Amino acid sequence: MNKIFFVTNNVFKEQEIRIFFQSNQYQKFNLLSLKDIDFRDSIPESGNSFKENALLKSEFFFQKTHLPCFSEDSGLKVEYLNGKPGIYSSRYSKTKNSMDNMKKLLSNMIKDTSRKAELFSVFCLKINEKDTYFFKGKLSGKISRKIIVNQGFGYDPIFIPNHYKHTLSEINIDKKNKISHRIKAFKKLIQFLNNRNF
Ligand code: ITT
Repeated sequence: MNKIFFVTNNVFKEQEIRIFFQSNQYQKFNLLSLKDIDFRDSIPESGNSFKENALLKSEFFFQKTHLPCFSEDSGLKVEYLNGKPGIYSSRYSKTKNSMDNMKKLLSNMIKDTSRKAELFSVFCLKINEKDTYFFKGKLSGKISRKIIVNQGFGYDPIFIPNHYKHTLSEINIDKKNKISHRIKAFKKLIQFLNNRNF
């Protein structure tokens, strides 16, 4: 079975992908994580776009290990804030704590004219030295007025997907995985690997 690594230090992202992977029984691949090879290097995220950051993460891992891998960069774009926090989503507030990030975002939207927002995800797949591919997904919705912490991570407690009444934090991972930006992008990656006979 082919081994493939998910280059992430975000346990929530990893959990979402693992649950999706297991429930869809992709038996052709063995999905591994950084812990499996005790990979502890700090991975750079100095790009100017989701795509550049996703590429930096996969390149960094591949150059060190020469193992096939994929990485993901994601974030929230808020219309009223001209697309912010975008690539800075995980470090929007000084503390970088997700509660502080959400509080800062809500306080910047007090005089809002729109609460439209999108969650974006870009995966970078690096199979070998020369073959690198990208897959994108997005989820449209709006920013709630209250923070409702229940499940999930990041901005889940304030993101209400279109056609939903509740925030992402109020639905379980299986339900989130049916609509999320991350799974939309990841499905394209899996389909690509299946078609390539990886
Ligand atoms: P890795 O780089 O190690 O994968 P990270 O947490 O640093 O982990 P990103 O740089 O891609 O990942 O930042 C993603 C941030 O975007 C995340 O911390 C949240 O603030 C936000 N975000 C992305 N997907 C989200 C989701 O499904 N729900 C809520 N917030 C999300």
